Amino acid sequence: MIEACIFDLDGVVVDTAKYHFRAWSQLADYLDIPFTEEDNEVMKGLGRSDSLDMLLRLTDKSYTDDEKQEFLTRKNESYLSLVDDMDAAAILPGVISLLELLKEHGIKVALGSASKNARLILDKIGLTDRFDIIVDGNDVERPKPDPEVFLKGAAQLGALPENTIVWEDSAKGLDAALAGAFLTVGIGQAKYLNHAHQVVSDLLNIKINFVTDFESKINLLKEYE
Ligand code: B16
Ligand code: MG
Repeated sequence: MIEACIFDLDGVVVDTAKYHFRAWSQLADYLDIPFTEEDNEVMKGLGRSDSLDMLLRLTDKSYTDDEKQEFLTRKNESYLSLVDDMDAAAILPGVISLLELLKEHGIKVALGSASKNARLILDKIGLTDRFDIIVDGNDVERPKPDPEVFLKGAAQLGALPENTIVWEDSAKGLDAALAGAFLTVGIGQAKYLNHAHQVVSDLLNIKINFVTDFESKINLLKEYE
Protein backbone atom coordinates (compact mmCIF):
# COMPACT_ATOMS: atom_id res chain seq x y z
CA MET A 1 0.00 0.00 0.00
CA ILE A 2 1.34 3.44 -0.92
CA GLU A 3 1.82 5.39 2.32
CA ALA A 4 3.65 8.48 1.13
CA CYS A 5 5.05 10.51 -1.74
CA ILE A 6 8.31 12.48 -1.68
CA PHE A 7 8.71 15.27 -4.19
CA ASP A 8 11.94 16.72 -5.46
CA LEU A 9 11.73 20.53 -5.69
CA ASP A 10 13.63 21.99 -8.65
CA GLY A 11 12.11 20.77 -11.89
CA VAL A 12 9.27 18.84 -10.21
CA VAL A 13 7.37 21.28 -8.00
CA VAL A 14 8.72 24.51 -9.41
CA ASP A 15 10.27 25.63 -12.66
CA THR A 16 13.70 26.48 -11.23
CA ALA A 17 15.82 23.81 -12.96
CA LYS A 18 16.21 26.25 -15.88
CA TYR A 19 17.58 28.90 -13.47
CA HIS A 20 20.14 26.48 -12.01
CA PHE A 21 21.18 25.74 -15.61
CA ARG A 22 21.39 29.44 -16.45
CA ALA A 23 23.42 30.22 -13.32
CA TRP A 24 25.88 27.37 -14.05
CA SER A 25 26.11 28.56 -17.68
CA GLN A 26 26.99 32.07 -16.48
CA LEU A 27 29.74 30.64 -14.29
CA ALA A 28 30.96 28.42 -17.15
CA ASP A 29 31.15 31.49 -19.44
CA TYR A 30 33.10 33.38 -16.79
CA LEU A 31 35.57 30.48 -16.56
CA ASP A 32 35.58 29.96 -20.33
CA ILE A 33 34.33 26.37 -20.01
CA PRO A 34 32.07 24.97 -22.74
CA PHE A 35 28.89 23.79 -21.00
CA THR A 36 25.93 22.28 -22.84
CA GLU A 37 22.40 21.27 -21.96
CA GLU A 38 23.55 17.63 -22.12
CA ASP A 39 26.29 18.38 -19.53
CA ASN A 40 23.64 20.01 -17.36
CA GLU A 41 21.36 16.99 -17.64
CA VAL A 42 24.09 14.73 -16.19
CA MET A 43 24.81 17.13 -13.35
CA LYS A 44 21.17 17.99 -12.54
CA GLY A 45 20.07 17.01 -9.04
CA LEU A 46 23.56 16.93 -7.53
CA GLY A 47 24.34 19.19 -4.58
CA ARG A 48 26.03 22.54 -5.20
CA SER A 49 29.61 21.57 -4.61
CA ASP A 50 29.41 18.20 -6.44
CA SER A 51 27.90 20.12 -9.36
CA LEU A 52 30.89 22.48 -9.41
CA ASP A 53 33.31 19.53 -9.34
CA MET A 54 31.50 18.09 -12.34
CA LEU A 55 31.64 21.41 -14.21
CA LEU A 56 35.37 21.75 -13.51
CA ARG A 57 35.96 18.29 -14.98
CA LEU A 58 35.19 19.91 -18.33
CA THR A 59 38.41 21.97 -18.15
CA ASP A 60 42.12 21.16 -17.74
CA LYS A 61 42.65 24.16 -15.48
CA SER A 62 42.88 23.57 -11.75
CA TYR A 63 41.69 25.85 -9.01
CA THR A 64 42.40 26.32 -5.31
CA ASP A 65 39.78 25.62 -2.65
CA ASP A 66 39.38 29.38 -2.10
CA GLU A 67 38.72 29.92 -5.80
CA LYS A 68 36.18 27.09 -5.80
CA GLN A 69 34.44 28.68 -2.84
CA GLU A 70 34.29 31.97 -4.73
CA PHE A 71 32.76 30.16 -7.75
CA LEU A 72 30.10 28.57 -5.55
CA THR A 73 29.19 31.95 -4.09
CA ARG A 74 29.10 33.48 -7.56
CA LYS A 75 26.82 30.70 -8.89
CA ASN A 76 24.46 31.00 -5.94
CA GLU A 77 24.30 34.79 -6.27
CA SER A 78 23.37 34.43 -9.95
CA TYR A 79 20.73 31.83 -9.05
CA LEU A 80 19.26 34.00 -6.28
CA SER A 81 18.99 37.00 -8.56
CA LEU A 82 17.26 34.87 -11.21
CA VAL A 83 14.63 33.67 -8.70
CA ASP A 84 14.30 37.02 -6.94
CA ASP A 85 10.88 37.97 -8.26
CA MET A 86 9.57 34.43 -8.67
CA ASP A 87 6.09 33.70 -7.31
CA ALA A 88 3.31 31.08 -7.44
CA ALA A 89 3.18 31.40 -11.24
CA ALA A 90 6.36 29.28 -11.34
CA ILE A 91 4.65 26.25 -9.76
CA LEU A 92 4.70 23.51 -12.39
CA PRO A 93 1.43 22.32 -13.99
CA GLY A 94 -0.50 19.69 -12.05
CA VAL A 95 1.43 20.10 -8.78
CA ILE A 96 -1.28 21.70 -6.65
CA SER A 97 -4.03 19.34 -7.79
CA LEU A 98 -1.81 16.30 -7.17
CA LEU A 99 -0.93 17.53 -3.67
CA GLU A 100 -4.63 18.08 -2.95
CA LEU A 101 -5.55 14.64 -4.30
CA LEU A 102 -2.92 12.94 -2.12
CA LYS A 103 -4.14 14.80 0.96
CA GLU A 104 -7.74 13.83 0.21
CA HIS A 105 -6.69 10.16 0.09
CA GLY A 106 -4.60 10.29 3.29
CA ILE A 107 -1.24 9.88 1.53
CA LYS A 108 1.47 11.86 3.30
CA VAL A 109 3.78 14.15 1.37
CA ALA A 110 7.35 15.27 1.91
CA LEU A 111 9.76 17.45 0.00
CA GLY A 112 13.19 15.92 -0.63
CA SER A 113 15.51 18.44 -2.29
CA ALA A 114 19.28 18.75 -2.68
CA SER A 115 18.91 22.52 -2.65
CA LYS A 116 19.98 24.70 0.27
CA ASN A 117 17.56 27.30 -1.11
CA ALA A 118 14.55 24.97 -0.94
CA ARG A 119 12.75 26.67 1.96
CA LEU A 120 13.26 30.10 0.43
CA ILE A 121 11.80 28.90 -2.88
CA LEU A 122 8.83 27.19 -1.17
CA ASP A 123 8.08 30.43 0.70
CA LYS A 124 8.24 32.46 -2.51
CA ILE A 125 5.74 30.20 -4.26
CA GLY A 126 3.55 29.81 -1.14
CA LEU A 127 3.75 26.01 -0.88
CA THR A 128 5.60 25.56 2.44
CA ASP A 129 2.49 24.48 4.34
CA ARG A 130 1.46 21.90 1.75
CA PHE A 131 4.25 19.49 2.82
CA ASP A 132 4.05 17.42 5.99
CA ILE A 133 7.86 17.24 6.11
CA ILE A 134 10.65 19.17 4.36
CA VAL A 135 14.15 17.74 4.00
CA ASP A 136 16.64 19.78 1.99
CA GLY A 137 20.34 20.30 1.32
CA ASN A 138 20.84 21.81 4.79
CA ASP A 139 19.55 18.69 6.53
CA VAL A 140 21.77 15.99 5.05
CA GLU A 141 25.43 15.03 5.26
CA ARG A 142 25.52 13.16 1.97
CA PRO A 143 23.82 14.80 -1.01
CA LYS A 144 22.05 12.96 -3.88
CA PRO A 145 22.85 10.45 -5.41
CA ASP A 146 23.09 9.22 -1.80
CA PRO A 147 19.57 8.27 -0.62
CA GLU A 148 19.91 10.11 2.74
CA VAL A 149 17.52 12.97 1.83
CA PHE A 150 14.72 10.54 0.87
CA LEU A 151 15.39 8.10 3.72
CA LYS A 152 15.16 10.96 6.22
CA GLY A 153 11.92 12.16 4.63
CA ALA A 154 10.35 8.69 4.74
CA ALA A 155 11.50 8.08 8.33
CA GLN A 156 10.04 11.41 9.48
CA LEU A 157 6.75 10.55 7.77
CA GLY A 158 6.82 7.08 9.32
CA ALA A 159 6.65 5.44 5.87
CA LEU A 160 8.62 2.54 4.40
CA PRO A 161 10.66 3.24 1.23
CA GLU A 162 8.99 0.34 -0.58
CA ASN A 163 5.62 2.00 0.07
CA THR A 164 6.78 5.48 -0.91
CA ILE A 165 6.93 7.03 -4.39
CA VAL A 166 9.74 9.50 -5.11
CA TRP A 167 8.97 11.98 -7.89
CA GLU A 168 12.15 13.23 -9.57
CA ASP A 169 13.20 15.11 -12.71
CA SER A 170 16.90 14.20 -12.61
CA ALA A 171 18.82 11.01 -13.34
CA LYS A 172 20.97 11.56 -10.23
CA GLY A 173 17.90 12.04 -8.05
CA LEU A 174 16.44 8.79 -9.36
CA ASP A 175 19.75 7.06 -8.57
CA ALA A 176 19.37 8.33 -5.00
CA ALA A 177 15.79 7.09 -4.68
CA LEU A 178 16.58 3.68 -6.18
CA ALA A 179 19.58 3.33 -3.85
CA GLY A 180 17.12 3.77 -0.98
CA ALA A 181 14.76 1.12 -2.46
CA PHE A 182 11.98 3.62 -3.16
CA LEU A 183 9.40 3.42 -5.94
CA THR A 184 10.17 6.07 -8.52
CA VAL A 185 8.49 8.30 -11.07
CA GLY A 186 10.74 10.19 -13.49
CA ILE A 187 9.31 13.46 -14.78
CA GLY A 188 10.65 14.61 -18.13
CA GLN A 189 12.30 12.89 -21.06
CA ALA A 190 12.54 9.08 -20.94
CA LYS A 191 15.99 9.14 -22.58
CA TYR A 192 17.46 10.59 -19.36
CA LEU A 193 15.14 8.86 -16.87
CA ASN A 194 14.68 5.31 -18.14
CA HIS A 195 15.84 3.78 -14.84
CA ALA A 196 12.65 5.07 -13.13
CA HIS A 197 9.82 2.59 -12.52
CA GLN A 198 7.56 4.91 -14.55
CA VAL A 199 8.24 8.04 -16.60
CA VAL A 200 5.70 10.81 -17.19
CA SER A 201 6.20 14.02 -19.12
CA ASP A 202 4.62 16.20 -16.41
CA LEU A 203 2.24 16.03 -13.44
CA LEU A 204 -0.85 17.13 -15.34
CA ASN A 205 -3.77 14.72 -15.12
CA ILE A 206 -2.21 12.27 -12.66
CA LYS A 207 -5.15 10.33 -11.25
CA ILE A 208 -5.24 8.78 -7.78
CA ASN A 209 -5.17 5.27 -9.31
CA PHE A 210 -1.75 6.02 -10.78
CA VAL A 211 -0.56 6.32 -7.17
CA THR A 212 -2.67 3.70 -5.41
CA ASP A 213 -2.12 1.02 -8.10
CA PHE A 214 1.60 1.77 -8.45
CA GLU A 215 3.01 -1.28 -6.66
CA SER A 216 0.73 -3.80 -8.38
CA LYS A 217 1.51 -2.29 -11.79
CA ILE A 218 5.26 -2.50 -11.14
CA ASN A 219 4.95 -6.11 -9.96
CA LEU A 220 2.98 -6.97 -13.08
CA LEU A 221 5.62 -5.37 -15.30
CA LYS A 222 8.34 -7.33 -13.44
CA GLU A 223 6.55 -10.61 -14.15
CA TYR A 224 6.76 -9.89 -17.87
CA GLU A 225 10.48 -8.98 -17.84
P1 B16 B 1 21.42 24.90 -4.33
P2 B16 B 1 16.48 19.44 -6.33
C1 B16 B 1 18.86 20.55 -6.74
O1 B16 B 1 17.54 20.66 -6.31
C2 B16 B 1 18.98 20.95 -8.20
O2 B16 B 1 18.38 19.97 -9.04
C3 B16 B 1 20.43 21.05 -8.59
O3 B16 B 1 20.56 21.46 -9.92
C4 B16 B 1 21.13 22.03 -7.64
O4 B16 B 1 22.53 22.09 -7.95
C5 B16 B 1 20.96 21.53 -6.21
O5 B16 B 1 19.58 21.44 -5.92
C6 B16 B 1 21.62 22.42 -5.19
O6 B16 B 1 20.92 23.64 -5.16
O7 B16 B 1 22.61 25.45 -5.03
O8 B16 B 1 20.21 25.81 -4.39
O9 B16 B 1 21.73 24.43 -2.93
O10 B16 B 1 16.27 19.12 -7.77
O11 B16 B 1 17.12 18.31 -5.54
O12 B16 B 1 15.27 20.03 -5.67
MG1 MG C 1 15.20 18.31 -9.50
